Amino acid sequence: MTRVLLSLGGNLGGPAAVLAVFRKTLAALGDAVVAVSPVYETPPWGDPDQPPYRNAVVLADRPDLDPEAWLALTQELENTAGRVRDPARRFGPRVLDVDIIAAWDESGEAVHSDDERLTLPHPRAHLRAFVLVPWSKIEPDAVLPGHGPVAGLLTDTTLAADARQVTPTGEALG
Ligand code: A4P
Ligand code: MG
Repeated sequence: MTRVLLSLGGNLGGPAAVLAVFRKTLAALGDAVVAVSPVYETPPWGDPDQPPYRNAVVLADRPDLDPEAWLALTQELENTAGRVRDPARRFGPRVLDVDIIAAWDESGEAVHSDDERLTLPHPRAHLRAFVLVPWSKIEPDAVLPGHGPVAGLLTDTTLAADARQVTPTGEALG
């Protein structure tokens, strides 16, 4: 069994379209879904010249998927949503981004990988209030492997300031 924490993000086509894509993505994950965070509106990170994002996180379990298979599945979900990659804009707008923030094996041990194709935990997760705020909402005692308790990370001055701009929209996914 591999448990993963997935981050969903998107900002193309307007909030209603992104929400519809998030809902379809959750439906495609089906019984694998363990918990879903609220939906948040968040300022764009890394590339300011784009609309605000919708972000959420999903805790999911699939007995038959190792982390590589999870990556294949999440990329398929992005492609189904019509994701087009613009190599010139690394952090640019997208209809759906599904990142694997962290993965745990059947004994609950965190998976570590330095592979560029699949880096675990996600190399930028500890810098992102749009991941840590929703995660702490569904798992208040969550620990980001290699970085410590999520609630502790959110007390960092920069992250705390970013967290204040992570705004619940009231839209439900689950
Ligand atoms: N890859 C390596 N490790 C992982 C992992 N743990 N999970 C590889 C997923 N993919 C991983 O990703 C590029 C490559 O990373 C993949 O080929 C995969 O093998 P991508 O999804 O093709 O491209 P990307 O999403 O543009 O790159 P990346 O690095 O995932 O972008 P980021 O860092 O996720 O930035 N602002 C707000 N507010 N909310 C957002 O959700 N998202 C981004 C995207 C920028 N700003 C944002 C948000
Ligand atoms: Mg990505």
